[in-house]
Amino acid sequence: MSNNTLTVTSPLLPDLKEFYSMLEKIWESKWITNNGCFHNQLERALAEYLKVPYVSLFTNGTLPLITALQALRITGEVITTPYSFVATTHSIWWNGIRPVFVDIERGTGNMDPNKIEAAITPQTTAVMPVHVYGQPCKVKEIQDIADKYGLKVIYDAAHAFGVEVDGESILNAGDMATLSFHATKVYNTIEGGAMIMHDEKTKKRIDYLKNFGFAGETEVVAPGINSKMDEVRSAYGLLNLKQVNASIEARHQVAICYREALRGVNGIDFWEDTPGVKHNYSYFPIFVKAEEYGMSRDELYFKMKEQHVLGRRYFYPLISEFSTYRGLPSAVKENLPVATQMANEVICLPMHHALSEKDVQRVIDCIIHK
Ligand code: T4K
Repeated sequence: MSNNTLTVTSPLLPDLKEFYSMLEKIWESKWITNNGCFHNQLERALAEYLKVPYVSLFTNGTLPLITALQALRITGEVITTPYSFVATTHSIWWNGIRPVFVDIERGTGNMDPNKIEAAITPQTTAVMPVHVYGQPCKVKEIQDIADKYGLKVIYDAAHAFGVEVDGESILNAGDMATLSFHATKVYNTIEGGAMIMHDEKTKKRIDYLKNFGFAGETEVVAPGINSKMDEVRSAYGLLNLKQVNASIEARHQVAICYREALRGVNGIDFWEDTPGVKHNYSYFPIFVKAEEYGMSRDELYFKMKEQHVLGRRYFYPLISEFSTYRGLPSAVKENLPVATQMANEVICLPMHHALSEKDVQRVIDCIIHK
């Protein structure tokens, strides 16, 4: 990679000196994982920051999805979106459940609530929507359908760290929500993730499940997994939490610059902020309308690449197009016209806290000067 390469993201890193001093404490205590002091401190700090009642930390954002399905004893079929990272559908598959894809809405990239009812069968037990790019799903409409048919709702909120609607965390929607703290996310613990739940009883059960099902030294209450966050990454997470607001604000400024520059460009669509929503600016997707723009999405993508501007085509191909899933009846293109179109038009532009004005201008120039 050349020195002047602009990548789609860059991790928020804690101050090294502060991190060393946290590491010294861990070394002194010799307690390096299994509900350590920094782990517990981070769970409390995140619950407060995110305005949610309970947080359970995990080693990544995939295992809380798998564990949520286990905890709620989901079986049969789960309705989900094809417009996401593969981990969403993989978590369903790993539980021996059949994923059923429904189409998305043009305005948010999220599961279209109007498409859910037609996909429900006697085997359906849950819905797994994604707040893609941190755009809030239509949670009330989804909950109304779930209540009507007695379905559970698990939100893959991997992108939705800190997102609020009218002052309330979007993470409180549904039966459970999960987060990813991967290096590429707005808030990272290198690898990491979390589950959000509403009550203490569920939190306790999840804490058992992420520790092999142990409920004490000699008792195993369920066939759990090992997905505990260690002390080193918890300490790192505590430090990153102190600077995440500044990082989100820096991303906001990048979004403002992109929008100002691209508003007049024919054939380049993007989303504005939604009134009442506190966004986290985790991604900046643009949608290339080839005919109006005069160049296809892939032509622009590779032209940017030649100039060392590495956007990403998140989420192309659709999950439903991967060999594992394309044989499913719900995976056919005719069932997913909006998702298919968006996946063929999207480029996520470089978006992170460390982009300079010059960097942002380089991205804009790539798009404006064809
Ligand atoms: N649900 C959803 C909706 C998700 O998007 C994800 C993950 C999950 C669930 C599962 O959560 P985790 O189990 O991963 O916690 C990335 C991430 O690996 C993945 O976490 C993320 N979604 C997905 C959307 O993107 P890649 O393959 O695109 O990452 P990679 O390695 O190409 O990195 C992208 C760019 O980031 C690089 O060009 C440069 C920069 N980067 C990356 C890393 C890893 C750095 O500057 N430093 C780094 O250390 O998948």
